[in-house]
Amino acid sequence: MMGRIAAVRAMEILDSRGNPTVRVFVELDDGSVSAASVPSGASTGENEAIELRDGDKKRYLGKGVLRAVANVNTRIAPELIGMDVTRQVEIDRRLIEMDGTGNKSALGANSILGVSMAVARAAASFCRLPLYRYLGGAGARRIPVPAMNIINGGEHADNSVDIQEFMAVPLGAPSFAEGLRSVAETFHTLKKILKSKGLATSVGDEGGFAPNLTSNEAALEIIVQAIEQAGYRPGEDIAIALDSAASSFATDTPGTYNLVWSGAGEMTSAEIVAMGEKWVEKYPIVSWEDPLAENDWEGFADFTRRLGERIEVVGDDIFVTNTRYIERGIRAGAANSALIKLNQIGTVSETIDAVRMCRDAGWRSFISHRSGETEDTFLADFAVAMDAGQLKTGSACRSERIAKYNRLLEIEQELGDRALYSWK
Ligand code: 2PG
Ligand code: MG
Repeated sequence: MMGRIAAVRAMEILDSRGNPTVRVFVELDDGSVSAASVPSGASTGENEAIELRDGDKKRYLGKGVLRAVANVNTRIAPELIGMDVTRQVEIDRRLIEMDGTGNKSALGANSILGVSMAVARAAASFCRLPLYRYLGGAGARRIPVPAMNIINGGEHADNSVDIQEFMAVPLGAPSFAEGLRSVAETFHTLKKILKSKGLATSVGDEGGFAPNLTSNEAALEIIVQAIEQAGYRPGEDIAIALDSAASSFATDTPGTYNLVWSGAGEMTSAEIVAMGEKWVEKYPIVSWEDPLAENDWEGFADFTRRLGERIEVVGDDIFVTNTRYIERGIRAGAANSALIKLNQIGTVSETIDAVRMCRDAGWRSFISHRSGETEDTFLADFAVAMDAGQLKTGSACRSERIAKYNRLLEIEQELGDRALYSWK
């Protein structure tokens, strides 16, 4: 028996920022229906696949996605009807060919990815397998260590912090559930500390707090304090991961930056690298994403030469989950890990290709949500399937983030003592 695609349809829904996004339904000839929803970024890399937005200012300030929805309903659907839903690579290839551009700008990466994800989910359900096992095979059993975002800055918050994400990483925990508990407790303890200092406890797009601190380093100090006060050992039980998202404070002159939010002012790549060395010496940092801007390949390579033996150096905007850029990064020694976001490249199979390229090169891959998310938990299953060992999906609040954590708790429970949990 074959699971043939009987219908594909899309609709416009809202993401966690209240902006429109695409949800796609795939129906099989056995009558089963599966759905998937597409996330959306704010600090996007310039080489990311293109999200199609209507640009009609009368609807959602131009951010409507009715054209992307129409592309699914009228152009993609007829092409896929009758296809075997388990042929993910073939279906994704068909979508890429239909689009015909290098960056999915014709049909829109939002319409293409919605279809690609819904196809994967429909195939898993047709095979009566959980999504993580369908995509990852019988050996898929590593639950990722969560990098929980606890302080937001940069383009994700309206505060005085330049670094976009400060994350707590429970690398010393015996299981995902215990790890999650320890960083959630740290998050709540941090809230108490912020309150006691008269600082704001409102949250940014990914649910981390967004206080006005006196400097970027003050965020690291307060996090170490929160880890300790929550009863954990910084660096042993819980470490810190950062995402500078440095493209968002790069100037037009290559290799120079302007840290506007904190008022720290102009810095060169070399100064940023030196700051990195100082912080890694002083704080329990284990992973650092986008310490330099997307076009600063030399800065990245310098940073990796100096710190790559000690910490994970992750490229996000510089690689945009695209094997073309990851390959260049591997040759240049620009990092030792790539951030993996499905909607940066636009299909499930190309995302898997990016993870495979990292693995083959001895790099890590760091699975990631977007700052605009939905309640879809695809990402949780995907992270287990990819055996990546790490995932960032926001803080201990905001249900679009918690949904992924809850799904991982479910998977861990389902796997029982077969579940693996370790910081590689
Ligand atoms: C990032 C992401 C996710 P955005 O920079 O890594 O945290 O943010 O989705 O806004 O690109
Ligand atoms: Mg990033």
